[in-house]
Amino acid sequence: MVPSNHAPIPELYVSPEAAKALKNDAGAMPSWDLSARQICDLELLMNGGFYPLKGFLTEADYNGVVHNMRTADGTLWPMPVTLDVSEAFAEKVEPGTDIALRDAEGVILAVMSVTDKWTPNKAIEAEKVFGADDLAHPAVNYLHNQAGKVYLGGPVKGLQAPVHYDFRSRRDTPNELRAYFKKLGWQRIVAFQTRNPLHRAHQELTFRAAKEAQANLLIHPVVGMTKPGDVDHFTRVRCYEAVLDQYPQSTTHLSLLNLAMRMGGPREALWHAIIRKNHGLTHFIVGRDHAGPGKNSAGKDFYDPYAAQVLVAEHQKEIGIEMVDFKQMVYVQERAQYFPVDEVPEGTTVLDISGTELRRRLREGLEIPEWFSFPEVVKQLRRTSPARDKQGFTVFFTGLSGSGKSTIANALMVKLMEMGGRPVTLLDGDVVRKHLSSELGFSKEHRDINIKRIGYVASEITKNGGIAICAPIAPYTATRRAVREMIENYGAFIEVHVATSVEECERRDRKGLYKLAREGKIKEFTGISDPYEIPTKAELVVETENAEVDNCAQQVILKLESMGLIKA
Ligand code: PPS
Repeated sequence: MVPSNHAPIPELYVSPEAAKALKNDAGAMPSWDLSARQICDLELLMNGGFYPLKGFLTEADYNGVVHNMRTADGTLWPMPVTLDVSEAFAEKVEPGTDIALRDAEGVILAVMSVTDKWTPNKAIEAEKVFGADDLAHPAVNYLHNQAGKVYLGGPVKGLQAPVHYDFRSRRDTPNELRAYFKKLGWQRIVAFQTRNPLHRAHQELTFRAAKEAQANLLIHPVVGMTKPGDVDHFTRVRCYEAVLDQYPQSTTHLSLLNLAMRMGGPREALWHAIIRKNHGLTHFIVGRDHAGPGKNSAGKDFYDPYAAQVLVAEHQKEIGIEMVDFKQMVYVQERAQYFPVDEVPEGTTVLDISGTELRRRLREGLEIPEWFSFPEVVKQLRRTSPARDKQGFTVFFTGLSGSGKSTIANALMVKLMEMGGRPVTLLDGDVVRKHLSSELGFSKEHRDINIKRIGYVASEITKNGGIAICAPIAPYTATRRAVREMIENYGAFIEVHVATSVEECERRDRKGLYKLAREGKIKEFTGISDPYEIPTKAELVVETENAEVDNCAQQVILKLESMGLIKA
């Protein structure tokens, strides 16, 4: 049973003395450096946000959660909270081993007593938990391409909470929130979960929800991990703070939740409801397409937009939280007012601006009407989303050795420098291998490291408003995709496939390497004795066989112009 909303909820932290002793012992334990997502999960495990879990899921609990949304003892728990590790680390650990869990700086946050170690079937996990084993789903992509191959399970002893340097006064543990509600005498409190800036439609929805539930309002945005491409949490929190003035101070509170979302739609909504119950909430708003991941690889929605409401409705009694469900809110012009889409008065004009349209307007520096958002929110968004022709971006050439990547990339660099405005950096394959990756060879592992280094540098350049031009071979689709994701957090990623055939590259053989590869003197040579996975989603494909370099570079310039990234 979850304690009532004014009583404390159990945490997994040990006493300061026990923490000191454990920290001493931890020096001799195998040490796992937690990923960003695992740090979020651990924080909520330790502070009671994931009550009644006592640690990362064991194999039996995991199987129950994946197949029936319940741990082995029958507790409702819809989302796997697992400690995925590399095979190399797993080899060092057996059930019975205690391991130290550390943050990115090496600080010990917790000790886990490993009881279970197993290799999960990730395809089944994807199918059951997220509804499809489709890499277009961010959590499925994470599962296959980022998460380690082996899972460890077992109870956790908390030593200290992860440190946050930003917005400290806005972050509350479940017990801090419970104590706050108790102090103010708030009995009924409705939570609004969000990963987006708040606009007028959200304000209207939250007002209505609070009224309907006769409750106080907790704006409870996620600041841990959200959908790749979302507005960063720094900007969002500044937006929330700006909107807070619009709410009655005596009935509304803003608190940040360090959750790592999975974008799991209905199951995630249920999980959110459980987490809110643990934070002392009595009511929870579920709107349209709650925690929706967008379209699948066939261009269709992963989940029905109201499936989350159906699933939460089924389980709200068991969780002990009441759902306040809402249809999408739209603006009715004649009334100058927001209405749920199914209550729009007949014969009136409905106005709406989708997320995509909003991003377009921000990108192109177009007007965002007052009926849609608050001027202060728009100002904050414009500060971090300058018009597209002022943002950083990366042009990523990929193709066989000798395909012409470097030559086209050089021509492009010079053309962009001639235009001026933003700094341009060329990360050419050969040059990178001389400076950044001089110790690497051409195995799959080394090529992946090489490309990820290039991606990291390009993402930093993009983040800081520059233009990065990369020209490696980059033969693997998954690695190119990982780089794309890294960069798209900050700006546009334009993949250009220089599609010169291997026959033509070999005929040209400008460096004489194909000859050596044929003679077996160079091993693992791309296109000859090593694979090249042809891009299927490149923004641009350039053929070099009957075209001048100048013309190829011009095709890229035209593409950049059509995307609004440069102005002629
Ligand atoms: S990768 O796969 O993206 O890491 O390769 P990259 O760093 O772009 O390779 C840069 C240049 O290395 C030369 N070279 C080889 N290429 C492919 N396979 C093997 N085994 C190999 N050995 C050396 C090759 O000239 C690449 O140059 P480019 O610029 O592509 O012509």
